[in-house]
Amino acid sequence: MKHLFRKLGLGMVLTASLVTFTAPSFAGEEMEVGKVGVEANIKGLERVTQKLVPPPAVPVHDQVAKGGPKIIEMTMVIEEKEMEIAPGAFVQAMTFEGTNPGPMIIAHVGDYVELTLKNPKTNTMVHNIDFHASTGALGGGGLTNVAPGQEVVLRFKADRAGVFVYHCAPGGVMIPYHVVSGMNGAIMILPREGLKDNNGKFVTYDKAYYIGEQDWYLPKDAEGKFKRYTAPALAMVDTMEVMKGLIPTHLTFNGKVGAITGENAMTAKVGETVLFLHSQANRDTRIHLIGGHGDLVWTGGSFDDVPTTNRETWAIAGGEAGAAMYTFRQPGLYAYVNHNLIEAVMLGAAAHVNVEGEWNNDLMEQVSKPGPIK
Ligand SMILES: [Cu+2]
Repeated sequence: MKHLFRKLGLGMVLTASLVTFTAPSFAGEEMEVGKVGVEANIKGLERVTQKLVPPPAVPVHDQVAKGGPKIIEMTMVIEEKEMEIAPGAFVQAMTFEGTNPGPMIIAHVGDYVELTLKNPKTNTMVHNIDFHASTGALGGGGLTNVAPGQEVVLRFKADRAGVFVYHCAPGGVMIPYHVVSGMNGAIMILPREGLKDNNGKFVTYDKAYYIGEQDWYLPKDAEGKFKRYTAPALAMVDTMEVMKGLIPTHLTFNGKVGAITGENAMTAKVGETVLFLHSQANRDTRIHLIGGHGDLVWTGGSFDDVPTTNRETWAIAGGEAGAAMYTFRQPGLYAYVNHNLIEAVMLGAAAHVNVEGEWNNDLMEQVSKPGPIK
């Protein structure tokens, strides 16, 4: 933890007050890799660069892999920044690439993901990355600790299909603190031959959206107003007190209450198939598309599992990502929500999908308008 205070010069007083929160540490120290028994099997593989984009967009990608396995290179810059997550509610957020969630990464099984992780000098904290999709060294967390001013390169093999969370895990209480300060995202690893439905038939989607659900724990002052801080380390003690109660003050889909509504709503046309990718790095949730369904749902996120069908609501456990595919059949406004409706409506866990097209009276019709009881 010593690096944390080097930049801020906060000294021993704050350090001592954090000791009460210290849990058994993991992922905090750089790990030694043991004797290499198997060399990386990457000779002659083509290198490609993936351009990461702010969610809910996902990177341009092939659903069915073209050619053999590749090394997919990308860079993520860690950005500590103040974010307004609801009107008047500010957090000292920690982010991958400046967004919450961090950008979706997409690969195919057999590809190698090669990430350059940069922690600019302007940051104040040590950060790293734990990929749930990867194998070994605490998900890479033990090999990627970077202090402000450092960068590191990690390569791992995408050896299993599914949607998986990644998050910062710099050790001890910094793990939950960084995760609930926004430092998480997801990677989708597609089967090389593409996705299959419940009957084993290949299916494709017309578009994909990535929704990252985030629980936030904002301290309040004596008057009940949300407090505002000037650095993540200065917000930490108060925030930890709220975190220990396990009740978030805000739940957002993509970093701000209402981020994916109105002009920024997701869009689709009648007849289009949309793949919704959803992650929650810390807390259980349950997703529901009001007015629609999950035609095919990979609840646990594994694309090797047979998807379930006709789902009304699907669970995403804390620390997990999932995928749901739906072909829109009616136009109009759909709400995509966490179906704890208190969390959706009162805390913010809701998004919108605007769907264009022609209404189908065969599926639904208002037979008579509301009027006086006869
Ligand atoms: Cu971090």
